[in-house]
Amino acid sequence: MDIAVRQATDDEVGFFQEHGWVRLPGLVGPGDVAALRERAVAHVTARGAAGPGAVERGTLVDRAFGQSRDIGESDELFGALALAAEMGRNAVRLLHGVRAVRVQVTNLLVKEAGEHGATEFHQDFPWMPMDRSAMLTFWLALVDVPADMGSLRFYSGSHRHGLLGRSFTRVGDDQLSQHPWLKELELSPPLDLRAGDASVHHALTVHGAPANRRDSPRLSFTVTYFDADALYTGTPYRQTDGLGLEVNRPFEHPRFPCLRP
Ligand SMILES: O=C(O)CCC(=O)C(=O)O
Repeated sequence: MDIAVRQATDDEVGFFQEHGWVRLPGLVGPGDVAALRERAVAHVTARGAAGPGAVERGTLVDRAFGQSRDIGESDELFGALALAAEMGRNAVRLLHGVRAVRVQVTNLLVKEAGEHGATEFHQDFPWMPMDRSAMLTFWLALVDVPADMGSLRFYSGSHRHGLLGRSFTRVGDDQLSQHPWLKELELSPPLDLRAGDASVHHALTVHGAPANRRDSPRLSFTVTYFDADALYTGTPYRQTDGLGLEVNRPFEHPRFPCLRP
């Protein structure tokens, strides 16, 4: 099962390195993205509605979007995309200076209209048990995602400011509340994405998304890659706890498949 993925251009790679994010139009072609969308809709339908009040009762992340973590392990088509050689090559080129990458996680994200709120501005890396921050996420639109459906926004260049702390631990800990100076950085323009377009962000880039103001769900697939040479720090993290990883050793485990260009 193959998914065709296009190569990022040198300009796109340069833009990512400067800004910490980039838009990749048509990363996946219309036929493949239609097949992925069909899987996503079937998965979301089978999972069923969360029920009245469930979103409000959930964690701060649950209030922003629904997740099906590790969808690539249970669905071969999403798995094939995460493991596509061109995805690995793109991740290696975008991250710059890494020899190979491992998949950290795949995820199917749903932001329901009128149900989920905005995704507060945050960095991804502060939770991670890796000893280095070379990590990025491809966020692939599975449906057309006009800006007011909740495509991501990024603070350009924020990836150069190091670790800014965790968000989603309590109300009011979004990055702008913690670091008002971030407003001095340029905010990326609202992105109107077509199905098959992706945005990519570095794990240190501050990003968020508005609520979905349309009348259908925002459906997207994400895959996060990190430097294959990163060492496990032992920081408690639900995904890695109990896997038997050794502190100060690479993530050599089937949960973190390695892609070498
Ligand atoms: O889709 C969203 O609203 C947020 C996703 C996100 O923060 C991420 O993929 O890192």
